[in-house]
Amino acid sequence: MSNIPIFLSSDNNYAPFVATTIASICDNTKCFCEFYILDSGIEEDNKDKIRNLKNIFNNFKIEFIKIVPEKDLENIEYKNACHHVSISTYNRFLIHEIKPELEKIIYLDVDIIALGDINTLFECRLDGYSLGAVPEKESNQKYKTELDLDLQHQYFNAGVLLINNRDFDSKKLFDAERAYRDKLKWADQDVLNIVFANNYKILDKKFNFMTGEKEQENIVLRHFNTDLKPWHFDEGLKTSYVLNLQIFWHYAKMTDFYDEIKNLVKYKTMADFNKKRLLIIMEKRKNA
Ligand SMILES: [Mn+2]
Repeated sequence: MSNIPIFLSSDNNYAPFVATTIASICDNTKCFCEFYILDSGIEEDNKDKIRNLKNIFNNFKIEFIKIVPEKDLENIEYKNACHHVSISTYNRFLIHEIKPELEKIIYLDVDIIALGDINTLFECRLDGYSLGAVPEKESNQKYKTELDLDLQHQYFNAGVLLINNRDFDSKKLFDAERAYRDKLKWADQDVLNIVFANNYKILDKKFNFMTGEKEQENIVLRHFNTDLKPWHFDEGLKTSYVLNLQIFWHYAKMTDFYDEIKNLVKYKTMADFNKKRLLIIMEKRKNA
């Protein structure tokens, strides 16, 4: 059994979720995981809190790789269009430059919790493709034209990527970002779709199970991909809007960030949430 290299990307605000993601992965695999954290400013005491997961799990190691966006990502112009996307998501364009010796790697967003063995993803064959990813449920055909994407291309979600690192050329990615900068709606996810259009292996949706999908049994990675994040909902709540809330809180509780994460809760009751939803719907109608 080989080690599994897993890249995560985070600034200081997302440090608690780096910990929840790592805890859930280690708890569900017998493999040894090498975590490489593309670090845009995680504070030392938060790094220690993440490392403290060593007290619970012995099947992982962590390397923090400092990224200075103003320097390492100097060409990226951050657009506010994607309100819950942080510039640190672009860190992943540097993976090949940072670790050229790694051949096959996994990249994960940190709004992801493992429910199954990550090794089942790592063992997927790429069959000559540069990338493995899961298509999004709805893809906007008109938008694909704006990005010069072939209409046959199935727009994929970039929260879970199985990467053939030899093909993950940083320059190609930065060049595409520059060429399409004014048209991007979903930041680096659009760039990845442009660069790897019609050149990716479609993976089963159990490897990137997104919000809004019908509940299923064999989920390996649960991606809380919308702006309804599990940490916004009290751990006691049950809602069909955000499935698998309890499992997120189960892992949050294992980390040294538990109290901090509890402070992020916006909805203590479903009535709080429904009130908020109504406001959003009314706002949308007004703007329509
Ligand atoms: Mn995400």
